[in-house]
Amino acid sequence: MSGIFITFEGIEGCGKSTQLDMLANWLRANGKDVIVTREPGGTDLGEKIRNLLLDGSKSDIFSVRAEILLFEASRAQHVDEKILPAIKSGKIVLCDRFCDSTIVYQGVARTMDLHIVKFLNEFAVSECIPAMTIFPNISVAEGFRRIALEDSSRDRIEQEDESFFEKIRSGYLKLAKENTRFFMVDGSDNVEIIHEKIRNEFAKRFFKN
Ligand code: Z5A
Repeated sequence: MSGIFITFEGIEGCGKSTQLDMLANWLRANGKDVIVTREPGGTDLGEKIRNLLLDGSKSDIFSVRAEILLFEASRAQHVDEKILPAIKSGKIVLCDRFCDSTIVYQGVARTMDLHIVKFLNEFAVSECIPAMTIFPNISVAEGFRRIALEDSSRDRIEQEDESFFEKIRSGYLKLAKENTRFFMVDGSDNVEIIHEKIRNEFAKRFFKN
């Protein structure tokens, strides 16, 4: 039996991690075997790469090429070690960020050639393509407002300015328009309402009988 691979994408603060946990709880309550993971990270090696990539004190050490190769290295390890084996053994894998993050952050916002970004994504993911991508859409101002309410310091990428995140949001809106695997939901709604919409869409796409 083959499992299901679901990704969550969006600008920071959009609520994707909250919704990922809620979907995981609902699926587990319905007897499903679920793995929750994230990018960058998800494996020992990936978490080491994550620490390097997001370290807020290292804001000027990465070239754009070095940055994208580190995201892709984390992804290749993640796919080989964790995601593909889980899918092959019939599990549902919920992943916080995946390839689309690289398209919008490194491709659209950092303006790296999109052909190269797509080629590197394909190389890293092999046959591991998400069956559905859940995208809570909020304004950049709302994302900033939510992050400001949190106590934690801002990581290296979160230190970018508002225009950077406007590019990210436009990039996601374009991807959502072009790819039927995307499910865009209004992320400014109440968390329970968003969860219900995601649950219903998930059931419609995967629990047909
Ligand atoms: N990155 C990249 O550049 N290239 C790549 O290929 C990959 C990643 C894979 C990872 O950051 C960074 O790496 C990310 C992109 C880059 N940088 N940025 N920006 P991360 O994993 O540390 O964090 P994040 O993914 O950006 O998001 P986040 O901070 O974890 O936020 P979130 O997942 O979108 O939202 P949340 O944690 O569920 O909620 C945020 C807050 O809002 C929290 O206080 C909630 O209680 C609140 N919330 C959630 N939903 C609601 C609603 N509906 N109403 C009101 N408040 C809400």
